[in-house]
Amino acid sequence: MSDEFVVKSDPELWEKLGMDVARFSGMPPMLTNAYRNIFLSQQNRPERMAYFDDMVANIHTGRIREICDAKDGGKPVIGTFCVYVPEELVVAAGGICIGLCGGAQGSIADAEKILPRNICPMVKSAFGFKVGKICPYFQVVDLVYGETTCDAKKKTWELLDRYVPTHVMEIPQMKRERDKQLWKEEVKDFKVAVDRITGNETDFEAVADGIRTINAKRAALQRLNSLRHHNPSPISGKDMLIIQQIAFYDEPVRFTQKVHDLCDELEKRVQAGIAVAPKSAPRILVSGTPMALPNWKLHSIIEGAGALVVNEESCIGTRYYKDLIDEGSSDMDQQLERLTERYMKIDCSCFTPNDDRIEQVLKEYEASGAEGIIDYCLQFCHTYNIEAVKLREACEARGIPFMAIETDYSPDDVGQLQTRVEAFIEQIKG
Ligand code: BJ8
Repeated sequence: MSDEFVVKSDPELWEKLGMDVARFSGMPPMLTNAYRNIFLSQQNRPERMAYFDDMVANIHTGRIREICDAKDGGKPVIGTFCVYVPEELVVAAGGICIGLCGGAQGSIADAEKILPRNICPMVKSAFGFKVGKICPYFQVVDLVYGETTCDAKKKTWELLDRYVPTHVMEIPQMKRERDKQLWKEEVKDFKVAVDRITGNETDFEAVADGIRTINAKRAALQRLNSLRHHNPSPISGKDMLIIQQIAFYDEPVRFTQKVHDLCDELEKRVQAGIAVAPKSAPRILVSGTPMALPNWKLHSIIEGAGALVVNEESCIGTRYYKDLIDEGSSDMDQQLERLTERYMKIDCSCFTPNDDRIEQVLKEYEASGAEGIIDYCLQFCHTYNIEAVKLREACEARGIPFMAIETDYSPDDVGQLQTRVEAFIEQIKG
């Protein structure tokens, strides 16, 4: 199977999208090799991972064509960088919401021609994809919606607006009643911006439909995550990570069905005792900053050292799907109120105080049967980095093995991280 897998190319399509085709043509072969080595070399993968492998094979072609077709049909296509942007309202307008966070080292140099070097790699990578014209998703969106979660993001949006229409929503940094009201107003403005593209105002039924669709997607991911918590686990952490990354660019109804199909297979594997690693494999919960595609660095190191990642407390992880929206609203205002309430439960470290997140990590630690926590912080992300202090204290108080790492996308520190992770795993094994 691994030799058959190829990330597909379509230079004609990329040309139409105004990409730097000569440069981008090197990307699919690189991704093909990386995916074969990191994912397809795993033993005993669930058969229904085939759909998700196929999504990766079509990441720069088939899925882009689907999005272009929708756009030609007048559907809005919105790029986002944060799980605070309510995709339910995009789906309600018949549109497509695409996560544009950057997880690749290859676009950082493009960004550093303009941005300072000492800011978060996720922001630099995303910005570099646009200025280098090396991301088909960035080329296809009508507009992007940024937010004010951190300084690196909110100041970069001012520059990004020179290359693609960039709206910014203000995310409050506290969770008092007045902050919730501010956030609700931002949600309403977002709805207006999306509706402006279609020229139609989405009504109550359409919003209800958008909420049901995304609730179903989040519920499917919850089911998948609780199945992987079995010990021995029926699916690897690396495969879980790629599915959670695909959640940000796949068509939501199809994705939901495919996640359920995989869950059905995992249930059978659990019953039959088919696992990806022995019961004795140390179980690690990863918490912290998101890992955008194709950032597989930490999972590769952990699982390469014989442990298993059993949970991601992250926005590309449980923070994206742990909460659903109450579907019982009777009018639009109540819908938006309940949507706002759901989004205010997201426990990003940009909030102060944010102790709910510490509780959430501990809850997920219990639920996943983890035996240690590795807190993952992207370089220069001050809020997660500082919040790791409280998380460490909470873990020490409970005797939970804890390690914090700070890294970027470069391969330079892989050896050093391997050594630290291996020592941590030895500590867990006792
Ligand atoms: S809700 S985690 S997706 S902001 S890692 S760019 S915060 S410097 S990604 Fe995030 Fe929304 Fe929060 Fe989630 Fe800035 Fe930190 Fe970089 Fe970050």
